[in-house]
Amino acid sequence: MGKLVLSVFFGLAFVVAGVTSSFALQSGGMNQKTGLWSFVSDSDQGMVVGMKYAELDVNVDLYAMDIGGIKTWYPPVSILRLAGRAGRPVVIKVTNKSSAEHGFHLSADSDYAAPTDMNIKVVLKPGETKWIGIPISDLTYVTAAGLLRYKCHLHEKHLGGYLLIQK
Ligand SMILES: [Cu+2]
Repeated sequence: MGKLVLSVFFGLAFVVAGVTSSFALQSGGMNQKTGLWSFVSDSDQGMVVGMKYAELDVNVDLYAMDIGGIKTWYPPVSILRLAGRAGRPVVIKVTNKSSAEHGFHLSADSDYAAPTDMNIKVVLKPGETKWIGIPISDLTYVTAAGLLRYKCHLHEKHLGGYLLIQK
């Protein structure tokens, strides 16, 4: 029942986002396999659970870079504190600072993966930035192990990193 109400709420937020921010290219919704929600926007005018990215703090700021000929997501370790969020969604901003297309794949570290594994995939053109919003209820639900991994799913040798969740 609670899940159904949530679905209706997020569905509504999505419709509102479409009307009020015609410039933001939005995508996302519920992952069919895991039942988890995430919202991706190519502009800070996009929305997550009824709030504009521009009005929310960016909690994790990541860059795809080419450092000395090595493709990497920078920084290699990020810490996300969940205490005192008062229901605000988590915002992850990803920017491609390199001259080639790269992917951003956020998932539970495979050694600790649960059936409710988080699995967000985004592709960024050179110079592009995207905002990823995750409702806080969905994030706490999925991070029992407290560790998520980010990597590029387009290049096997592209170095990734870890997102440590501090409760
Ligand atoms: Cu890559």
